[in-house]
Amino acid sequence: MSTPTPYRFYAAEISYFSGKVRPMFRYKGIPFEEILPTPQVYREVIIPRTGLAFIPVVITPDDQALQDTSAILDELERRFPEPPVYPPTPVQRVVAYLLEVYADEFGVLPAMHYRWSFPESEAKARQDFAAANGDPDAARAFADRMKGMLPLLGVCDASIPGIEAHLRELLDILSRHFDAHDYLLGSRMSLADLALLGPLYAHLYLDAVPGRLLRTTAPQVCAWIERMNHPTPKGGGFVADDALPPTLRPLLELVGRDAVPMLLDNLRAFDAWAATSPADLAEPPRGVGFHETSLRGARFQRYTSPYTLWMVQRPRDAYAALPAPARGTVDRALAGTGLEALLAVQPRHRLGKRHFKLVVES
Ligand SMILES: N[C@@H](CCC(=O)N[C@@H](CS)C(=O)NCC(=O)O)C(=O)O
Repeated sequence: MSTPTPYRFYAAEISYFSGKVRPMFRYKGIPFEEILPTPQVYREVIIPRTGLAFIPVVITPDDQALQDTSAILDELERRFPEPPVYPPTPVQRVVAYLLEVYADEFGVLPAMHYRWSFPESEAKARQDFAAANGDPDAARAFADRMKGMLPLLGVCDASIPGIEAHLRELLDILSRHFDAHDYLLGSRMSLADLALLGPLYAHLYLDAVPGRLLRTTAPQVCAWIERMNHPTPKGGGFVADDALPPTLRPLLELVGRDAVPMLLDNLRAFDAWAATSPADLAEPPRGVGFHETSLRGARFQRYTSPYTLWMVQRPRDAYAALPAPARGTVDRALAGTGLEALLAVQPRHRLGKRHFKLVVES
């Protein structure tokens, strides 16, 4: 019997977004090989195939390049539908997409803060980068660039107390939840677990200072991280009858309180930028200026990311695709969490992707 051609997964252990995709291959039993992103790999594969210098990238056995973890997971779910990790029922499905937005867009604040604001974490991360990259000079330049992102992301003196309080609360909420459930939506991993694993594993579990915090204060979260990375093939299911576990409600409220206002500020700032009809509106760059936002009463600036709109479109699309009675059920499940605001907002533009780049579709 011939061995199937594996999917090639260009990724690194300490990469946030690689951590989001890896369990998908393992859980679904998809044959894959993981390839380190050395400078040669960037030069010969990642940049020529995607035009970007992001990881992870997947090259399929039929030689298609997939870039962006949301697009990668969508395509793997389409090609390997069983067992599903995208919940088929309305409430759980929309919640999974909403938590994906939270993990991808807000999770970077604690993840980057705990990696780069503490000398012990920074030293270890720089050593880990050099080990994964194999080229100390290239690794140093990459680390410098990543550390330089902190002020753009809004990690600064004003926001740090809120970021740290948010993480402590998140760990408490997840610890209570994982006392009762193996995964966020029951006993099967979902898109929401995958997305949350990015910050929690690749940064907060592997980095020195938060790694200690997790191991000493949140052993149940550590056990979930290990479970995610070593999934039992095909085990378990989502909670019956499209219910949300009661222990998930505090997580939805935490996201609604801390992350949603920041996401909405970004969407408003993107609309305001677009209204000035800039020359690069058709293909917006990665950042389009700065806006003011707040976390737990502290006000600070962040860069305005068009990509945030693309991410927020995902739960909105999942919600809009539902028949009216199912939308009503979702509304009732989310009422009072603060998350409903992300479904209610009416962005002026819609973003799509062409050749891996964001484009304004309308
Ligand atoms: N939205 C992208 C983000 C990918 C991403 O930011 N990857 C990081 C590593 S975890 C990276 O390559 N960053 C390079 C950079 O920011 O220039 C995805 O979901 O794939």
